[in-house]
Amino acid sequence: MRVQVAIIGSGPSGLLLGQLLHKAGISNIILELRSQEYVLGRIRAGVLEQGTVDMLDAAGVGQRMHTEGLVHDGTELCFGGRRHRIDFKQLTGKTVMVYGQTEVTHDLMDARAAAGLPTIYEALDVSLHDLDGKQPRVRYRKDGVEHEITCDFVAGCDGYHGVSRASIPADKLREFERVYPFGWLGVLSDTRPVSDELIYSNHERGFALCSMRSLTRSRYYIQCSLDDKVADWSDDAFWEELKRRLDDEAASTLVTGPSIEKSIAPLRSYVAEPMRYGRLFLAGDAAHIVPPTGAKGLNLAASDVQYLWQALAEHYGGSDAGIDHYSERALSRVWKAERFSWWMTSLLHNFPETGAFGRRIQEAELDYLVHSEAAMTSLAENYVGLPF
Ligand code: RFL
Ligand code: PHB
Repeated sequence: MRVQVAIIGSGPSGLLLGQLLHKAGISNIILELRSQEYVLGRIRAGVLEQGTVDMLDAAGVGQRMHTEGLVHDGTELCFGGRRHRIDFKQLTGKTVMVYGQTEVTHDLMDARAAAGLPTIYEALDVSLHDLDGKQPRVRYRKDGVEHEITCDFVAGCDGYHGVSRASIPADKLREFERVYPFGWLGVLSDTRPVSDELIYSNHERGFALCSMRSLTRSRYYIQCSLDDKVADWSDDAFWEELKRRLDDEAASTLVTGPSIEKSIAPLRSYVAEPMRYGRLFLAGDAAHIVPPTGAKGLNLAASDVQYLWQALAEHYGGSDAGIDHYSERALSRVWKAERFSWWMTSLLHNFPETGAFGRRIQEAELDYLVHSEAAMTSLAENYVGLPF
């Protein structure tokens, strides 16, 4: 089989890239290790920047998002027992869209199926060959049968644990990493969200976040120990701990209920440079990870895809400028989102090793932030998304 672009991974980056390439008349196939049900069962990000919303519209999959998604004009920061609002719209003129990654993935998969584009689920042992030559090949096994695809380019959209980045010779890649000494315990429940907007809470017992998926479905997180297991946390224990980390009003109005999903995610910052090796281009979590505190993971995947599909379209139009500058352009935005995500994480979590001094610095920074329009504007500008 021959296609122009072989895409590895059917997460948001692979699916969005496939759709935009198709719209540009560029043939592509997606190879996905897992089943479609497995991919749709993962509960991940919830906040879309305007730029991501615009891309989903351009890909022709924005309809349900505009009906069911919730537009948020701001967010709340909670510390010292009080909540303070950051008004994105007033400070930047922009808003964000609360619409789950699961729904985004669903909409993209539906559009891909409607357009009759090929996706091979449960493609095992994907391997990449001749990436530094003119015609790369991708091999995989499906239902016990070996297959080979020849292509012009490979898009590595297969996440942090994928095969794409691992196919780049170690001496061609530089890695940057910070692992945080805690994780997030997340709970999804069919309960009314505690507030109209997200609440990011700094508390001496640890960080907490109140988010949502709809007006009847909530997503809550608390900072937890890396030694904690999901089984250690009963629903009751989770709700009690969440309430302790919120202001009195939120704690007393919080509606609790049975969890429909509960998981622990470790927090890390990671970047691999460059995001290209020969005819392989990395996009999304395959190239970088951010801690979720800035809600940037999915949005960065989208901006990589924006640079990449344009670069590939330019290539077929006769210019290689886009593919030659892809890594540099993408990394420039990636590092700014890394910085913001690291800063939000540092500001809002409990770092026991920084002691009482670190705690006072956080308190001073939070107090400064909510009393300085310049500081609030900086947070808002990054949260709604830097231009791309
Ligand atoms: P994905 O979504 O990880 O998709 C990669 C796809 O590649 C497949 N794959 C392979 N396919 C073929 N062959 C192989 N060898 C393969 N190896 C892997 C995988 O099965 C998968 O389907 O990456 P993508 O598309 O770049 O999208 C990035 C986003 O998913 C990610 O940035 C965010 O979800 C990050 N993230 C969160 N971001 C937020 O903004 N807010 C959150 O609350 C949030 N929670 C999370 C998260 C990421 C998590 N991970 C990666 C474990 C929670 C978790 C648990
Ligand atoms: C979520 O709704 O899952 C979510 C929202 C904001 C974040 C992280 C996760 O910063």
